[in-house]
Amino acid sequence: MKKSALQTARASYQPKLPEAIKNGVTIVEGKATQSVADQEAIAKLFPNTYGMPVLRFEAAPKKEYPAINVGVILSGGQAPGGHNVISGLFDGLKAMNKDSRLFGFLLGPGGLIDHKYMELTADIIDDYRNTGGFDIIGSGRTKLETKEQFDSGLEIIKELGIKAVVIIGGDDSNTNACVLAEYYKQIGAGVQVIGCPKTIDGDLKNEMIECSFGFDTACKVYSEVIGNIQRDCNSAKKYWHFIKLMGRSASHIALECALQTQPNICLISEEVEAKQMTLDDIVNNIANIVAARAAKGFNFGTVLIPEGLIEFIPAMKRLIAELNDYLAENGSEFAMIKKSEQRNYIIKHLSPENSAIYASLPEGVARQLTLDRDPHGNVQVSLIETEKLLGEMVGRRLAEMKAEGKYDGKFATQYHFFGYEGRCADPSNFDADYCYSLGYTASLLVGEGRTGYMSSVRNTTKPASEWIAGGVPVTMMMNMERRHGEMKPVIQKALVHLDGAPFKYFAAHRDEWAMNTCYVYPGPIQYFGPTEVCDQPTKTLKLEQDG
Ligand code: FBP
Repeated sequence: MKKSALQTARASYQPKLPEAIKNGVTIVEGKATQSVADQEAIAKLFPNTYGMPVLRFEAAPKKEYPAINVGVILSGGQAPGGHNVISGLFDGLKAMNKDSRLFGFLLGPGGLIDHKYMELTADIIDDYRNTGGFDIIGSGRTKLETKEQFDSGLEIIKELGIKAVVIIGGDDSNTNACVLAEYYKQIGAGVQVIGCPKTIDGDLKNEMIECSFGFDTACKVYSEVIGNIQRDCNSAKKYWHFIKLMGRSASHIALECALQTQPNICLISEEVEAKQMTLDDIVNNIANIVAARAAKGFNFGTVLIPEGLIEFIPAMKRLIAELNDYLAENGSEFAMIKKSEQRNYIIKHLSPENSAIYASLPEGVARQLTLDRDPHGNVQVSLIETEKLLGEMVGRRLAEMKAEGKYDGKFATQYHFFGYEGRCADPSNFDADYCYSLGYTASLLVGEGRTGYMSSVRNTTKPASEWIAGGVPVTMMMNMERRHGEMKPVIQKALVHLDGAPFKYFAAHRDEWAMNTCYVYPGPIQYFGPTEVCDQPTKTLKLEQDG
């Protein structure tokens, strides 16, 4: 691999660890836990892994651990820092016993099922320390959910003498990790399963998981380019930029980028849902701000749009829910219909209310809602061009306002989508340290014989030496949700809380940001330099933890 100058310099960065886990550890167990909701149903589905205590590691004299073999899987979308989770896991295992070995399953959970793997040796790990991407072993979205898959995985696990599997993934992948942990425990396979919280979306968080890794770096990358666009916009003063930001469901990324860059408008899907807003309400709000800025002579601005917006507009949400159920039952019949007929077929088969909404959607958006779902059944919102849909609708509304004498300005648009370019950036110092600590903590959970736990590192707005490392039972984060037309146990997604400090801060400032030009230009992530430039966590985390 030909390395860039930054990659070479960055390879020697030694990620920081919590003081408590640097040498020997002992486990402090908390009280028995409960799932966040649907306790009876979840307890019944996870008789062997439900109710376990929260764990915290404390420093203790070093002890002996036997040599073990461990498998690791990267699951789902890329997030900066995955390589550091693996290097932390590797270093932790070697620190416990230098003869322990780490195997990486290739291209996601599919590698375990299909027996595709490679041994991760020190040379390989060294090449990937502090780098972005998941290319060390690749990732994939195969859903690990059937008994046949679990049994097939067990064959290779036995063949390689693996004692534990660490699954690095988002809410769905960690849910499946827990189902796997439960199954292996139930059949007495003697294989532990540990999860690590990954996703740039930032929606895998709760009391015990302060943030998912990758959110910090991805938001910093997007904020850098949003800042650059704002400076361009404020220089030429002739465009409205509609910028869609990744984050399948929750609007954490859009909100964090707004806190970092102070755009003129930022939509928050959770607020749209709470206020029962229609697409027209959203369009009117944007058009009114465009008109008010034009009246001040500002025919330019920025609008941040979370990619999941469409699913949060109540009428659209009802439509998508009916489509999900309908396609789950009639998917094979639907697949036989000619492409050109599919739209009419759907219009005929939906309830009158949803059918009318579906029929009113532009062709591309309508097609996306019925076609490609990811293996977890999610609509692939990244592929829906919401930014163009909104920009065009705002343009039409402004034309009407002009005719009514309510608007006198110029409206020229530019469209952007920032998503994939942020998922594989070299991890920020925060993500480099956080991920390494998560991986190291996972190795300790393995060493201590635990299963059905997620690696947890807290107190993250403080210096890394004060971080608290431990494990949280995955069942504690679960509730029952409707998926593919059936009720399933899943980790509860953390959406933006409208009464939380990050949203409140945004809401208190957005009117000023809309009417005046208050842009902030964060610039690129810095890896070397003063702490206040290089080591800051996200504004979301700071507002949530420190108020
Ligand atoms: P994960 O939840 O697996 O981390 O993926 C999140 C994400 O990056 C979303 O923000 C986005 O909607 C989706 O992945 C895109 O998926 P794909 O990479 O399959 O196009």
